[in-house]
Amino acid sequence: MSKSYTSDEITVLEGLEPVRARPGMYIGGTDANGLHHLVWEAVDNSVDEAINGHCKKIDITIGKNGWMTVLDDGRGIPVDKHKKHKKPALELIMTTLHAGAKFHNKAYSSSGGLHGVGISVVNALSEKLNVKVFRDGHEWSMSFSRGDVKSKLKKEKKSRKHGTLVSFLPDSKIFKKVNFNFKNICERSESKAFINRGLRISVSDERTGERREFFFENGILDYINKVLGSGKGVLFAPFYARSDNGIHCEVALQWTEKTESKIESYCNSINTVDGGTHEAGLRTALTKTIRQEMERRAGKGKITPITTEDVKEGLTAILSIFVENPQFQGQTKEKLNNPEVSALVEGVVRPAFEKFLLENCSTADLLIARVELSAKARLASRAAREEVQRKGAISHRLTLPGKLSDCSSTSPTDSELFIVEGDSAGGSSKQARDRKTQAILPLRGKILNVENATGEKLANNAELKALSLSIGTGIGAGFDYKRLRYDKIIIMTDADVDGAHISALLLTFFFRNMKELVEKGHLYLSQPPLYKVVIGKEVFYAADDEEKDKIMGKYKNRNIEISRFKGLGEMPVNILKDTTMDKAKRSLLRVELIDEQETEEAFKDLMGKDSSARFRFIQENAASFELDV
Ligand code: 0RA
Repeated sequence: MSKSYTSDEITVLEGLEPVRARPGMYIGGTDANGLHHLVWEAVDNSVDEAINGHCKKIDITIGKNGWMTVLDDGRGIPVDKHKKHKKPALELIMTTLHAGAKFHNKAYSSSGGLHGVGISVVNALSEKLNVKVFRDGHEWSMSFSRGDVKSKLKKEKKSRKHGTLVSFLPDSKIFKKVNFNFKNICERSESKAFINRGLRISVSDERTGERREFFFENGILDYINKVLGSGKGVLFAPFYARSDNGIHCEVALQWTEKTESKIESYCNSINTVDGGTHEAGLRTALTKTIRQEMERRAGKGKITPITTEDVKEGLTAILSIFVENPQFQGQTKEKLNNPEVSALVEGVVRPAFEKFLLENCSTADLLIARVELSAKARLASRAAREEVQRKGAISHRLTLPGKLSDCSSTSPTDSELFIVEGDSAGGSSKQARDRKTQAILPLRGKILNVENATGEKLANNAELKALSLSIGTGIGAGFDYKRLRYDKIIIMTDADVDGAHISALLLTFFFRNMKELVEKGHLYLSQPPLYKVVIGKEVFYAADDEEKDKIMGKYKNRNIEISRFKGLGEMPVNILKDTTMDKAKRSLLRVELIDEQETEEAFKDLMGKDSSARFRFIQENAASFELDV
């Protein structure tokens, strides 16, 4: 027998009232799940004895009338009297919630999360609980009810057996239904048996007479064979490694031709559903070893770059470790968080896996081919994805309308599109632009009045088609903001009535078909001058009559020379550049939707049949388009 137990190790004790007051806090709920938690709790105590090397057999019996019995051949719960508390250890263990770290005098325990709350929780939530201990040459018995002692510790007949038998009847005041599930208990017992190689667990159901026994000589290696069946799509005999040095670690794994992977991990025989540091260590070990073997064969730098994802493809792995102070994390406490574990697992798996690959040459061939294939598929699919994107950009450029003079920059963020009126304006603005960032699209004549046009007419209108292709986003329901090719879309029309009308039609078009562009502030109106005012050596530009009159008023008695531009097409290139296009000197009006409802009505009113009204809109509502410099 190993290290002996001293009752002094019991440190923090607390009564069981809180457990009965809030059972959900301890077992997760009072439904079927909570009920089975009592079983797992009782069994885990016995499994802990097995983990520590003192127990080889656990018998679980579902009794009649709601009884459950768990028997193990461990050391038996200690029965000696605690010096300070003057009570038998068994009584303390059964009637107090304990928080002492080494309370069980066990190197490993499955404590963590909802697990390992202690057998006392089972006692607290049982209408009746009877314990028999085989220990110190005798059989001992004690019984409880709802956490309280019903009959004191009694020394029964002599016995040379060792172990613990716990029988309990869950409290029907707490559990809605006391009905144990044979299949559920079998499944859990089977995985416990896999993880604890050599442990025999039987499950009997006295209600039906069913009985099953789980025992796996080869632990998780047997498990992997069971999970994968007999050889279907399996690449080779599984890899298995085990270490009891520094860390208790056991791993079995196998690759299949399938792409899906299944990695199951355990810490202290708790299924770590969300993985954690032990799984990370395994992944790193496998990837590094395979990469190293590839390099050994092909030479450094001459291999397909592989990632853990490539290695994971088709992998079935079971990893089980035991650590003294497991730290579980996450919502359901099913993720292992001990940072030191990662390197420890890697340290166990790497040398063993390296040896495995060196000794099984053809297996290594198969595996490397398998991983390389995944890597190549990954690289190819990435290349294909990029190709599609690039092609998209190219073919998009190919479908750009012929009359668009695009800018050379392909980055939308610094690009601008000027929509100009007629070919002559198109010519001068092309000369005045900054080729790198400014694109010109000349529209011929009056564009279609969208407000009165049918969808079909709209779709077939050459000018609007060119406009929508240049912008890149598509229109209406097919609008895709991500495809926007320019940051600023600038309507640049003559400073006259016709120009104002075209602006209005374009604004309507954008509002109706590319509303998001307006909402996000991409639409602008340029402000070309209508007059040039020369006073002596000074030159002024005025956008309209009002501005012109203002200037003239200031310089009343001087010789003033006024010229009126007929249109953008007639304007000297340098003037067009300085006043309207040059990013540093121009001023733009940003079109903003102030009140959608109002804008909606304004468009309906003014873009309808009455042409005089249309013009008024531009003049009178100019204020509702906010100024932006
Ligand atoms: C405390 C200390 C020792 C064993 C146990 C508890 C124990 C608890 C359960 C519950 C079910 N089966 C169990 N088996 C053992 C260590 C005793 C020693 O050092 O001898």
